[in-house]
Amino acid sequence: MKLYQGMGPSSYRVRIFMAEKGVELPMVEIDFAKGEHKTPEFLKLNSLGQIPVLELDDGTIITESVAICRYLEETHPEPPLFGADAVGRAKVEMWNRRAEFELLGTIGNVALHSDAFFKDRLVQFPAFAETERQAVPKKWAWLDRELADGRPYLAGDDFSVADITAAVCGWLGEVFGMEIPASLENVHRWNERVRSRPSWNA
Ligand SMILES: N[C@@H](CCC(=O)N[C@@H](CS)C(=O)NCC(=O)O)C(=O)O
Repeated sequence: MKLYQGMGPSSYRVRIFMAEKGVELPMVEIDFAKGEHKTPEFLKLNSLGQIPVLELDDGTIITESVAICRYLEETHPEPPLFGADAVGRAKVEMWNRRAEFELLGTIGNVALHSDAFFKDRLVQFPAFAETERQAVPKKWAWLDRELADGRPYLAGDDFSVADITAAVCGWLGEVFGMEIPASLENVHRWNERVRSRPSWNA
């Protein structure tokens, strides 16, 4: 089994998830600068030319960071990072989707529509990037209001994949000059809690 990965939020999500589980895998580093994600050989692994990609020993290919995390959850159930019971699993799903749609989607659009790296991938609309950039602090403010109830993690008392998704969004925002507003104390407390876990350095 090996993980093709490299720079970027999707690979980081899987690596943090693995660190939380104590899972170690052989890694193949994919270098965007060299275009290694768009070679004919790599496109056979992932037709979208994206990382991460998990290749199982029998040759099965799993793409999509959440799908890879779900596979690792099944094969390494402890500690549960997708929830431990019916309500827990629903809450983690809810918050992981909210983190993806509200945070990753918005911050990702800024990157996609403003960074030269993506210029051949889509038609870029700089004005759209700008409106999305202006929306980002409002997304964090929404999360701050949610966390005002004092829960330690997005889905409740337990750390989950949803925290990984949202915290990686904080990192991505920083890369593109969109720090979490200093006034949002609840989000900052949560962010520090996540970043102080050893898995963050993965
Ligand atoms: N939904 C996918 C997104 C994968 C993705 O966009 N990966 C980025 C790096 S974070 C990538 O490979 N980008 C290169 C490209 O799209 O050309 C996932 O969660 O795995």
